Amino acid sequence: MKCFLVDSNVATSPYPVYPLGMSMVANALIKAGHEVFQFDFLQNNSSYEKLGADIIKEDPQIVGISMRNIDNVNSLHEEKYTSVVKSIVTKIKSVSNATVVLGGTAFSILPEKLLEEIGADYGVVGEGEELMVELAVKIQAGKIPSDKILKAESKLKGIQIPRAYYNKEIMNYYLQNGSIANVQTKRGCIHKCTYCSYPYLEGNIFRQRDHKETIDDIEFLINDCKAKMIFFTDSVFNDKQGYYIELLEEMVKRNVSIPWTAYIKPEKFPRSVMDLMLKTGIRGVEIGSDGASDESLVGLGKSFRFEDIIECNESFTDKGIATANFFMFGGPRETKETIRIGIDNIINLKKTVSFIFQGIRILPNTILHNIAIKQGIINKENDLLESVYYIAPGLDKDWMEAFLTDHFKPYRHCVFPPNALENSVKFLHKLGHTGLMWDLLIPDKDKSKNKKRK
Ligand code: B12
Repeated sequence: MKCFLVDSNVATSPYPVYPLGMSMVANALIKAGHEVFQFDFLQNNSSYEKLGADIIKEDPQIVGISMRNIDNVNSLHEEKYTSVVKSIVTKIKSVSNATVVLGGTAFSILPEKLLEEIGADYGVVGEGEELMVELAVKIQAGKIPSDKILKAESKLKGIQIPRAYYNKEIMNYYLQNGSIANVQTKRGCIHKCTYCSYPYLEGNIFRQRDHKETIDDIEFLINDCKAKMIFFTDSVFNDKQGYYIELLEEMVKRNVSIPWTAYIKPEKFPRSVMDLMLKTGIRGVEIGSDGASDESLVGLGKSFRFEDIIECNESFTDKGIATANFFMFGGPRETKETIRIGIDNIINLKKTVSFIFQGIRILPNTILHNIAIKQGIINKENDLLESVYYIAPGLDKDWMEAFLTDHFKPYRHCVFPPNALENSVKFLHKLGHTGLMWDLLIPDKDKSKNKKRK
């Protein structure tokens, strides 16, 4: 059967992100014997005409649309993305009778509301590999499912997660536009951070892919796509079970090394693990610190404290590995006092760059959602399509913004609001610069260490 997949993501900050979800669904469909055409909206200059023309040319029976972001979760400079998807569906419907299916993280977070709003035929919640194949089979057989929203009863086992079907032309576009090529090594998250939807999206246990296949993906990106750097997209790269260590060991055995980055949960790494990271090419890490004081870390449901963040940060910076820390102010248990403590903590965090958010986008199926209802910040009926940012009771949004702006202004390595550097980064991408980019802001970074490793 002819399947047409569209990635609808038009977000370009911090850089445009290659449509990894679409490429995994594509592979599942191909493996099941279907013919697949992948269309990336951004690569096609966000042109509805080109989309319409390609749909007419390919004449698919089913069109799957990947929706990645609802919005940019930045309360001080918000961008919303769902109306683009609505226009994409309208365009497709105007030229084709194909069944239109929505999927992806944005869709999975708000399925009922988005299906109603966007007007597609079906929507798939969560991982799309099995359900999209099942749907294609049913449609081909003329057995139209009555349920419009499909959700798998069980998740794929790690080894069933397919390789990505990276499309070289699309990847080339992304690499030319400042992107870092992406690889997923496992799915799931075991942590219980109050604000976070990762366990809902990917399940609450870690399911690691076959390491061999993951490394095949990495080799494909290095050899066939000429990727210069890789982002491991896992919710948390350093899982307690140590799957990531096995992966790095396998990479060393296969002699695969490329500059890489990943999301790290604060911990102090043993020397042996740090050595593995260095041997495989680690270039920088994004530390999911989130809370800037011990009190706010408790409120965010974190199992570590600020001294663990300092220790983790140091274990990387001591080796010349760049670090970025992400913080959110205004979460549960935040007060004026914890804000003051948090600002000092962030400013004094050494050799790192910190990105600072104000307020936390409330998402359904999170603990924060229940807290916000209990505290009367939102009512139960609020569908959350329109963003609401959680700010702890007793804190004034404008006071907080002014206070944070004032205190972080003198420090180049404390970026508030988090998009403050967007234009400069876009300019550097235009000049052909790629890679982390945020590492340029790290104060007294020992660049010689990094140079030696190149
Ligand atoms: C890694 C990551 C990043 C990295 C990406 C690095 C890189 N080079 O790839 C970075 C740091 C750059 C990033 C940035 C942002 N991110 Co981000 N990111 C993620 C994360 C952790 C993983 C995404 C990923 O690659 N997953 C792996 C792929 C394989 O999975 P997938 O896309 O979900 O696809 C599966 C299913 O969704 C489904 N599916 C996908 N498409 C389709 C299509 C069809 C038809 C079907 C049936 C199914 C289907 O099947 C796929 C395979 O199972 C997710 C959270 C998460 N755990 O999912 C957030 C997440 C996607 N990000 C999010 C956001 C908001 C952003 C930013 C806007 C934030 C910001 N202010 O910087 C930017 C936007 C960047 C951009 N240009 O789009 C949100 C989006 C939802 C929302 N709140 O709007 C998420 C869900 C986090 C969250 N809970 O808030 N991000």
